[in-house]
Amino acid sequence: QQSLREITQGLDASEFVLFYQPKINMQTCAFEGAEALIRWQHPERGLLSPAAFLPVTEGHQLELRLGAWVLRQALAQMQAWHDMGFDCPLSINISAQQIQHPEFAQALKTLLDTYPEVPKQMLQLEILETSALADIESVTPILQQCRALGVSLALDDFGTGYSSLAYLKRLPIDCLKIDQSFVRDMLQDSDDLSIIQGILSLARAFHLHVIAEGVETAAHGRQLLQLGCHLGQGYGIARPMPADQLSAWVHNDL
Ligand code: G
Ligand code: G
Ligand code: MN
Ligand code: NA
Repeated sequence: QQSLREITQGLDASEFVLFYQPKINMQTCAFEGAEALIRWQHPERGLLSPAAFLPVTEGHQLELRLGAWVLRQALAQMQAWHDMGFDCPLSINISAQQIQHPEFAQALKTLLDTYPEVPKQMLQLEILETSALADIESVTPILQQCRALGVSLALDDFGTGYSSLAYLKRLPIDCLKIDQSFVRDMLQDSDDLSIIQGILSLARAFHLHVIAEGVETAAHGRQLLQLGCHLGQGYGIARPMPADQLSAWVHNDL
């Protein structure tokens, strides 16, 4: 793991990049959007995954700095794609400290105003179920402010945070992302299959979209479709890839 100082230097040296992982409708194979995932192109250690640096930043100012960089970079990329005639729905992971920050929605608004041509409804914020629940009284109004700006909200790693139904009813969200641990084992583990069925029923009851992450094989895709889950993301569909490869993937592969 890298130190706070090394990460700061990497950020100052513009060594961070966003990769993009496609989301598709598994029934029609239509491209539905992508998730931005941060990577560190380290000059000596190669391409580093978030596990090598995100946990180090947790609770520090640097977590907010990196988060702000991700948002700015993602919007700049959406603008670049827009200029190419490719309006790409994009979701971005927002950390607990970011979403709990009282100024978050205002900062987001300022950034969105910088990119007036980017359709706001194409931006989705992925909030960890656990970080929304940790401080629900203060996070709910922030989520409402974000939604009022026109962006959509997804609860990430859903199923791992024990949302009570009462909380789920109050949270102003659009989409549940089924945690990949349930998807990975759903073909062998009937408990995980039941959890997925439960999440799909919840989504129907609350009129929420739902997407399965960690779709690694065609068999996972088929099972999910059979259960009524149409949206999927995972290595079996495509791995996270650089921005230029995503537009090529969307235009060639489908
Ligand atoms: O990309 P990868 O699967 O290695 O991501 C590992 C973890 O890091 C996941 O939990 C993912 O949500 C998180 N992550 C990836 N990119 C970002 C980011 O830009 N911001 C935040 N807060 N988390 C991210
Ligand atoms: O927590 P979040 O959903 O944001 O994490 C996404 C992470 O999951 C990224 O690190 C991404 O690289 C990884 N990922 C995406 N698809 C798959 C998959 O099919 N299998 C596994 N094991 N990881 C995946
Ligand atoms: Mn995510
Ligand atoms: Na997730």
